[in-house]
Amino acid sequence: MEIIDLRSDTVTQPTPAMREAMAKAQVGDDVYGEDPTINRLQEMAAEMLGKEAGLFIPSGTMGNLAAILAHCNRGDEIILGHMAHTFLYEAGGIAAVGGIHPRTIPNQADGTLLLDDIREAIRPRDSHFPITRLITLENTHNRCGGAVLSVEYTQAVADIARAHDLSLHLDGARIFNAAAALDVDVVDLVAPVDSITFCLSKALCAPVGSVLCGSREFISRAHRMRKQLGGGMRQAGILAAAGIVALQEIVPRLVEDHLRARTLAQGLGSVAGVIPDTRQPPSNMVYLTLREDVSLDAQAVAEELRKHNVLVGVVSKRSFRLVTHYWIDDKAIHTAVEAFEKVLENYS
Ligand code: TLP
Repeated sequence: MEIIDLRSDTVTQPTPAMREAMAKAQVGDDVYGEDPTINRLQEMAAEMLGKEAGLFIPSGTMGNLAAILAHCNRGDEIILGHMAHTFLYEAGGIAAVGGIHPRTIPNQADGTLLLDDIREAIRPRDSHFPITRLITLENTHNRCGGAVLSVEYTQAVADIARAHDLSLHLDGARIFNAAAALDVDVVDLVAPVDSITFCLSKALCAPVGSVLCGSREFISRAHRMRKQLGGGMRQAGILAAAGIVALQEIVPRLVEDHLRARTLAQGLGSVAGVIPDTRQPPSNMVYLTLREDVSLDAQAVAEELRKHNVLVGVVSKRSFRLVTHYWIDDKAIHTAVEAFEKVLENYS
C-alpha cells in the first residue's frame, strides 16, 4: 500500500532523472575544487540567484551556520525571529559552535519582523553590549505557515541593515517556493540580501545538499567555515548531479505543490474536528489545529492516520503540519482528507 508522506518535503525521494544523472556524474576531489559537477551546480545556482558565487554544502543547517560564521565574530549578536528555523531547530549551533549571541524579536504571523522591532534591537556601540552584526530572515517561513516575504519587505530590511552597517542573511531553504508563490523573479527577491542558503533536498527533491550564495569574497570566507565544520566533501558531484536536475526540472513545477496545498486546506476545512490555520496556504505547507471537542491529542491522531498510510507532522499537542511536494498527487490529497474524516468521525 502506498504511503502518503506529508510530514515534510524533506522526505522527497530523488526522481528517476536524478538517479540517472547521479549514476553518470563526472566527479573529482571538491576539497581541491576539482569536482566538475559541483562546480557546475555552484555556478548555476549563483547565476539563478544573481549572486557572484555559490558553495555546495551538505545541509541547510550547515549552510546557515557557515554563513553566519562567515559574517560574524565570536561574541557578536544576530537579530532573528523567535520562530526562525535557525533559532528553533538548528541545535543552537550558532551559539555552541560560533559563540554568537541570538537576539530574537517576535515573528509576526506573516513571517515578518516589525521594522521598528529590528531598529530597536540594534545595539548602540557600547562596551557593555555585544556588537550587532547581522540580521537573518527566513523565506518561505516554515513555522509561520510557509509564509512568503515580499521583495519590498526584504528590501526594507536590507535598507535598515545598510543604514547600520549590518549584513543581511536569508535562510531561503524554500526560496524557489517563495518566488513561485509571489510570481516574481527569484533574482529580484534575493537581490537585497548579502547571502542566502537554499536547499536542494526539500521541495526540490534532491537527496542531499544546499547551496550558499553571495559575493565572491563572502563565499571564500564561507568556504573556510565549511571546512572547519567538516563539510568539505570529496567526490560529491554524485550528489550535485541531482541538484542540477532539481534546478532544471523541479523549480518550474513548484506552483503545483502550492495549488495542492490549497486543495488540501480546503478539503480539511470541511472535516469536522480540525481547523486549518487558513484555507489559502501561501506555499506548500498546511498547518491545522484540532478542535477543542476532539478527545485525542495530535500525536494520537497522527498514529491513527498512520494506520490509513497517511503520515503527518505533529507540531504541538493539538496541531499539525502537512507539506505537499513532488510525490503528492491529487489522489494523495483526496486520500489524506478521507483519512482525517475516518479518524475524526469517531472522536468529535
Ligand atoms: N526544516 C525541516 C525540519 O528541520 C523542521 C522541515 O521538515 O521543514 N531552514 C528551514 C527554513 C528549514 O525548514 C530547514 C529544515 C532547514 C533550514 C534545515 O535544513 P536541513 O534539514 O537540510 O539541515
